[in-house]
Amino acid sequence: MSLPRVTVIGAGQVGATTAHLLALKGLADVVLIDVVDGLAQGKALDMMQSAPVEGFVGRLTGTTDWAALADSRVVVVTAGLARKPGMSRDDLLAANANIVGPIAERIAAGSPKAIIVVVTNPLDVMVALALRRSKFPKPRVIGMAGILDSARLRTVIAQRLDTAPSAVQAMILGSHGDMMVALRSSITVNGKPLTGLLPAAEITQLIDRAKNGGAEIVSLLKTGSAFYAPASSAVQMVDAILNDRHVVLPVCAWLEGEYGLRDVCIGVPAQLSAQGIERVVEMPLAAEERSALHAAAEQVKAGIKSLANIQPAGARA
Ligand code: A3D
Repeated sequence: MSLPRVTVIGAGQVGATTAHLLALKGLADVVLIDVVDGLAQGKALDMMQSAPVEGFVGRLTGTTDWAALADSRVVVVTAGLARKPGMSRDDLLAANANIVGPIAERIAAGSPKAIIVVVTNPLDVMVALALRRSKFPKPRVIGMAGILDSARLRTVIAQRLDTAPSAVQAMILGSHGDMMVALRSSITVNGKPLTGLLPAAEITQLIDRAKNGGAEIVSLLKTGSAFYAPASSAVQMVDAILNDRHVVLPVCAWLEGEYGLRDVCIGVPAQLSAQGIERVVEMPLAAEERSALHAAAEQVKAGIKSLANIQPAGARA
């Protein structure tokens, strides 16, 4: 049986976990690329040796050779630095722009029909950069953040109410950072509005915990940042694309007037299918949610603008 090819760039925590999940779920043949010699090769070999035990049929290969990008249906970009305690996602901007920009050009050259799923932080700005440097059509460059942020919120609510996380529906939009926007009035648990189940102050606390979910994990791990839930979230996007699911998920998309925003990438609900983003879904927002989304968009725009001032790696300041 031939499976579609998915390339994962960056064989670190998120990349390797994504690669393994893609194989375990039988979704793809996976190519793992990293600049560190032996890292992707060693991890791919290790994962491949779980195939007889797990019963998956896909192949996993690791390499430092960019030619391996060819014929990828989807390329997941996880290459770059992760946060350390005390760092914000924006602290990563210059370093990761010098990694993601050239990678986007390599993807365009090596796999011109691929769909790019960006994971590297600061997420929204890196999506804009990948879009610009790949010159791909906008539906084919998508960022992963909203599924993760929403999953964090769904998890803390489920823990508080002692119910199954999948019974909680909640969406976080906006930028992946301090300005993410939780749609609190539309959170439901087993179909019932959360606003009827918990006092407003407690809902606020749960939302704050979810928003700071990444930092909470960074401070516990001390080296590196979260990777299991981020990888699951990226894989859900890849699955929606490979299996043409037409499913609505919160993802980072380039906007052209939706929600009254344009010239910016930000987290919004979007329908994903084999072509990438089929359409951005405009949900009714409360006035404060809409203004929070606009404020987040301003911050992302400032980040996109600052890309112009970044010196290429190795250049003199
Ligand atoms: P880490 O485990 O350090 O892995 C990064 C890998 O990228 C390393 O193996 C590097 O060798 C590799 N790399 C660096 N430069 C290149 C290059 N030019 N080409 C190929 N590989 C390269 O980090 P991680 O996996 O924990 O995190 C990866 C990125 O994802 C970071 O920027 C994180 O901040 C980000 N991240 C985002 C989310 C979101 O929700 C958006 C969640 C978790 C992590």
